[in-house]
Amino acid sequence: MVAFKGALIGCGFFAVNQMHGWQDLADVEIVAICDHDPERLRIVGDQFGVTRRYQSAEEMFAEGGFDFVDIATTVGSHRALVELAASHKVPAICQKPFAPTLEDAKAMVAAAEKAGIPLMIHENFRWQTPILAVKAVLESGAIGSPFWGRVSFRSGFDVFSGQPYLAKGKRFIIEDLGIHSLDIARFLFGDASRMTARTRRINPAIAGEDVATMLLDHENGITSIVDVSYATKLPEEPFPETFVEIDASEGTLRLGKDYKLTVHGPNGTTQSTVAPNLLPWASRPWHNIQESVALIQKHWIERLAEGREPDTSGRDNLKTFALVEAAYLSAERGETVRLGDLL
Ligand code: NAD
Ligand code: 89Y
Repeated sequence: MVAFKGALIGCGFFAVNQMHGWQDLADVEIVAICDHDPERLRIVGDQFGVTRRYQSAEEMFAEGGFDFVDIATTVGSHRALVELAASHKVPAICQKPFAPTLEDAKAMVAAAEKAGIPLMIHENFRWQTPILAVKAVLESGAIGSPFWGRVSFRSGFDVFSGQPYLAKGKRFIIEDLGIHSLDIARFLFGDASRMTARTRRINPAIAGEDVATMLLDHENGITSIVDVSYATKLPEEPFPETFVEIDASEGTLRLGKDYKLTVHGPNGTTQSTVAPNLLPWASRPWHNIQESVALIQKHWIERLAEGREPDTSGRDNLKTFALVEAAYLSAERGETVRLGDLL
């Protein structure tokens, strides 16, 4: 039985995953889609059998008939579309990165709160099966209290062929990919109070930075390193795997290549594989990300049904987005940035 009708705006490269994720949920139907580009509308509409198609989001909202909207456009349109959803009092999901600036992101949270609608940022990496497995180990107490951590994503994968806009922006890896790694650091180690960052551009064919090394002081005393690179040529390409290292009072955890998890504690050492499921519509190596899309969308529907705030709500994600802003500021100034000065 369809309990929730949704609409999706932005039928591009990544939205196809989101459409598959919605199709897999028995109680959800995407009844309308929107894209400025008629060809993308046709491709996605035909593939998923959606007949209500719009080139204008304003027209789609004016006709209504849906319980939530899934915004899958690139960052430049996020604020206007979230504010449009708020003006129609339609609950909204917005893709990462939240907004072009922290000021925009704060305005979007304020608009959603004023309208009384839930707003969730599609921050899906913390929903990846291997990351959930790491979180479960921490929560089990098997390694005691963490005092140090590392969240690492280093790759030479060509992301520019599927997402050409990534080569053009003044900001690249922190805003696009590091944002996920920073959110994972918050998810595992708690909120951060200070950020120190250094960036480099290695690939001469792109405009933004493709290497970043970030040092986070967490409020609970944990120190973590978040390092990301799209300029790293390894013998075996790990895209899109995130590696995690945690040192804790009673032991250690290592999440490494091919989703191998090693946990060492007072009771000995265990090794397991925490690989993501390959959903029927997914394809390697993207399946890790694709499964997390399905999981975050399921979470959204559950929370919508319960009337509870989703884990990566707009308000929560301001703290992840502030880390992005802080990293750029820190790298530019060569100084440590206090998060409290931004939030
Ligand atoms: P894309 O350029 O392929 O697709 C965006 C689509 O939105 C385009 O078809 C464009 O015509 C349409 N569009 C833009 N503004 C519009 C508007 N105001 N109204 C209607 N249509 C509009 O981009 P993409 O690669 O699919 O990325 C979309 C978003 O998804 C980005 O923010 C990106 O960072 C994010 N993304 C997230 C993940 C993840 O794992 N969470 C992975 C990849 C991309
Ligand atoms: O856009 C990025 C994301 O969110 O996940 C991986 C990606 O597609 C390329 O860096």
